[in-house]
Amino acid sequence: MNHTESHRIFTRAKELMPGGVNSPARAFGAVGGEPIVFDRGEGAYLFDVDGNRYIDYVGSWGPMILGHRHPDVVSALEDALARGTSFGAPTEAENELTAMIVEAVPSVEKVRLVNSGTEATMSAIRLARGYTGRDAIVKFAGNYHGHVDSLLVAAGSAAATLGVPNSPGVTAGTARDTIVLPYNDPGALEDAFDKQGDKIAAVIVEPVAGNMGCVKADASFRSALRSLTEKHGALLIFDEVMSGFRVAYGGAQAVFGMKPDLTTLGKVIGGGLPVGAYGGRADIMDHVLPAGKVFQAGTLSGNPLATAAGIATLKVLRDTNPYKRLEQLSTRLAVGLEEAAKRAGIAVSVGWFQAMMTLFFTGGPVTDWDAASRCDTGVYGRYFWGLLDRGVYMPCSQFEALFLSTAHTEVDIEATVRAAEEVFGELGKTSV
Ligand code: KE4
Repeated sequence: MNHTESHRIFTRAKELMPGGVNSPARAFGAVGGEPIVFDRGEGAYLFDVDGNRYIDYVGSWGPMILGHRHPDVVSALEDALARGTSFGAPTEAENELTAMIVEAVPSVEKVRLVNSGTEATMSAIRLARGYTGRDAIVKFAGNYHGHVDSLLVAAGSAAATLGVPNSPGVTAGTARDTIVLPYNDPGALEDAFDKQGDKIAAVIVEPVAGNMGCVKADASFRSALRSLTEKHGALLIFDEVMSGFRVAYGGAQAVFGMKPDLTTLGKVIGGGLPVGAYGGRADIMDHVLPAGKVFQAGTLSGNPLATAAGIATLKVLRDTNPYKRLEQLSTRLAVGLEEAAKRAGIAVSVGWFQAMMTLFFTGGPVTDWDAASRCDTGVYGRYFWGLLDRGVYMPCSQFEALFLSTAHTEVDIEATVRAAEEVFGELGKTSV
């Protein structure tokens, strides 16, 4: 594939931005080579600046559940644009988007809109500390919650790829209040609460993790999360920035029949524009300024363009309920990739949950970060590039999830599995 223009633009980008990117997750650090520079998206496809077309399984890391340029989202944005872009004052669209979130997400009674998932988790952590008067936060190895200082401790996602669990600039004092435990390990969580339960303000968890690859919290872990936080007066925060409105209209908590105390959201609720949110029990949320004393603010929070795109996206999801079809497509892809790899003698296991999935290059099941970190990331890199050269754009790291959209078709899935078959054939021939 010709990447001449991509290379020219990216060479200039590196003179202007650190590593030539505005987020390390898109830097191709884990797979080598240079990122592709894209020009436009349409439905399930991306087109790069050299005119190459790709079936897109990144979907902007989750937001594009309706595919690129869904007509309802485009026209909602055009309508909003005709009235202005930002007022820094209340608009009715904020009522509409937050009402849809309250109606959809079982545990959410009140919501605060922000501009990113990071802002959502940072604010939820601050609120939990303000509400409980406690300092300690529990998170899990392999979970990533955005670049919040107190959560950049053994994070997953890009931090894990970069092999920098504790980022420079995160102070010892900050990290001291963060307890990092293994995911899917109820015993470790119980032990932490036994030892310092009265200090723990909150436990934050990805109920369906996407940032070590796709790994689901199993039933015993989910039960311990809820019972131990209740027993010790700590808040349970579900970070559903990735799983919210993606695995079900009500998120993972709706599928699991759980009610966390706070939920963080992002990605899908902005429909491709910058929106994050945190919400939960009204008696907790009413501690947020100006209703309460926990400070949090934002110039562009609830921005008219972003809320318009989010409302349009959630309306399509609510009114068409595409989740069964997304799960069927995702199952076809998972089974197709796994069978093709095994036919070529390549050890893989698939982690998937509704419309998010990861093909792990390892033999055994992946249930936590330790298992995920044993994957063969070198083979993943060759798989990634083999597919890219065949017009299939997968996440540029073993420790990410791929995302399907309502724009993907069975034809796209079959084409992807055929391309993977060729790649696995090549990989199977060389020493893997
Ligand atoms: P943002 O600040 O990137 O909007 O959201 C942070 C965040 C919080 N919680 C979860 C569960 C997340 O997955 C994320 C962000 N996800 C990564 C992809 N794994 C975003 C990609 C990037 O950082 O460029």
